[in-house]
Amino acid sequence: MAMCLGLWILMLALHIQAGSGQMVQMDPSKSGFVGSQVELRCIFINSNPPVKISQVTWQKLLNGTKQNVAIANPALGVSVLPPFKERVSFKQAAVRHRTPSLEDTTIVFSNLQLSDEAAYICEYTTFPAGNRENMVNLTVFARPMTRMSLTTPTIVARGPKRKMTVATCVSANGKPPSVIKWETRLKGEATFQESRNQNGTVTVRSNYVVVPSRETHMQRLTCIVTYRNENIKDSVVLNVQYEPEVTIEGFDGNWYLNRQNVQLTCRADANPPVTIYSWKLLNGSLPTNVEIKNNTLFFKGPVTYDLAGTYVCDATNGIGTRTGIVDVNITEYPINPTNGGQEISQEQHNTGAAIGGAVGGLALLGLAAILLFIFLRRRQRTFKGDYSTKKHVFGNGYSKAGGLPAHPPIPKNLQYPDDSDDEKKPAQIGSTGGFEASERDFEAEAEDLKRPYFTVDEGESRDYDERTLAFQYDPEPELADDMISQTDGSVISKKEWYV
Ligand SMILES: *[C@@H]1O[C@H](CO)[C@@H](O)[C@H](O)[C@H]1NC(C)=O
Ligand SMILES: *[C@@H]1O[C@H](CO)[C@@H](O)[C@H](O)[C@H]1NC(C)=O
Ligand SMILES: *[C@@H]1O[C@H](CO)[C@@H](O)[C@H](O)[C@H]1NC(C)=O
Ligand SMILES: *[C@@H]1O[C@H](CO)[C@@H](O)[C@H](O)[C@H]1NC(C)=O
Ligand SMILES: *[C@@H]1O[C@H](CO)[C@@H](O)[C@H](O)[C@H]1NC(C)=O
Ligand SMILES: CC(=O)N[C@H]1CO[C@H](CO)[C@@H](O)[C@@H]1O
Repeated sequence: MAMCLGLWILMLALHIQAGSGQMVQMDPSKSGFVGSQVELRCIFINSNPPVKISQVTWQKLLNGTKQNVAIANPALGVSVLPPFKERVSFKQAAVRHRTPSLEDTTIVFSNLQLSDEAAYICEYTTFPAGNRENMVNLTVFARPMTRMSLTTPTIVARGPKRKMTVATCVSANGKPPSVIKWETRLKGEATFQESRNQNGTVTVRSNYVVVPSRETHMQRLTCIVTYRNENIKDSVVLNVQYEPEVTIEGFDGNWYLNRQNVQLTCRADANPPVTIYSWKLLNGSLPTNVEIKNNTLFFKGPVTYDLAGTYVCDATNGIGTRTGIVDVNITEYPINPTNGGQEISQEQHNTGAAIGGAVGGLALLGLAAILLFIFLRRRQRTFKGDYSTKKHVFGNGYSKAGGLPAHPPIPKNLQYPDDSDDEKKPAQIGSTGGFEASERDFEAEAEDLKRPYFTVDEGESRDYDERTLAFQYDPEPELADDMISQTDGSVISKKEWYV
């Protein structure tokens, strides 16, 4: 059915073109790139009785106006008209004979120009049948120049964070226009802009905009330009220069008298690399027994109280100087005497805890249940807020260092009401004993933390206790009964606490 319809339409078309048996056969459309060569086909289909071809005329139809391109006449020969003379010729040598055969008047267009884009008419003048003609649309493509570039070879990330164009991708003078896309893990945005040239080509430009930072350094940025059905890819890698990001390593919170070979190392992530490290001790001069090697302070000999203080490391690169800070406190004895203050790795610690937990788990669980029961009973009677009994306070030293916030602000309004003092104390003391062992575990775990911190020594903890306990009261009503609030604002489950 569809085929029949198609055939019928074709017949109709042939009929229209052929008139009474003759027709001009052409391709409906043709295309070529600037500079290339293209054939525009034109074949005269004669029929019985044959008609006589008087003349063949090729015309360019642009914008409603016709312009003669080439003429072939059986008596007078062939003529290609001026603007086309150099670039247009009839394909068949027979057309150019003295007694030409004009059935095939295909022309060859060489060195195509954008201005050649138009419709071309091939018109046969015959006798006695009159004129027969057909038309081809010629499209001219222009391959774009595509290039990607970094805005500058190195980007300097300094001062306030500002968005900036880090790379540009341009596909210039293309026809049809290209489409630009970006491929990257960078968080940024692309801007697109198209400008049309007078000759019909289009320049497409896209800028990639990011806030340059340490994190964007060495990130790859790929521009994908799609022109017709080809993809052109090009990549750049950002080179971002940034100020040093400084941390001081080496203080583990357990510098006790007579400990040997302690050191502080100033670590900086910087591009370009740090050229100068300088150390100082706030409100004082560095101890006499330190040796400075590159970015490390080696403390010669045993630890003494003289080492305590706030150490500051300034790291400088070509972009700027940034400061790292650590508060060093000296204790009389190691924090955890069982392992002599030696650092144990988190893994070892965890394994130990796991085994201990497995063995003692059941027994402890039972004990815990009893304790919890007693505790809750007691609490129901006396609880006015806090039931955490942590003795050790972390991070307090920072406030003195000035500027390094390490501790959430202490809520002033969370003090116990005065009249509750008497009730509070027995409750705390009563529960302290039960928590002692697990507190130690917690302490050891905290030792592994990278960040420097302060530990209040057991001996002098009394005053702290009174104060911190008051601060530790966490009024959040949704806090579940089996959760215990921490000084850092987090909570831990009581189960963890006990087991
Ligand atoms: C050729 O182009 C003209 C206008 O430029 C358009 O009207 C016509 O449909 C086109 N013919 C074909 C076969 O594409
Ligand atoms: C026809 O061409 C003239 C210039 O040659 C131009 O100004 C005009 O806009 C064109 N018209 C159309 C319909 O394209
Ligand atoms: C089109 O115009 C642009 C801008 O004038 C020019 O750079 C480009 O070479 C031109 N393209 C062609 C194929 O003539
Ligand atoms: C410390 O600096 C010296 C030169 O001043 C250099 O030879 C040495 O490799 C550096 N050591 C480290 C660990 O950077
Ligand atoms: C920590 O050191 C600072 C001074 O560096 C001192 O004021 C503070 O009391 C010390 N804390 C402890 C627990 O030693
Ligand atoms: C305790 C002490 O001396 N603190 C001083 C440390 O130095 C700063 C300024 O350098 C002073 O403001 C502090 O009073």
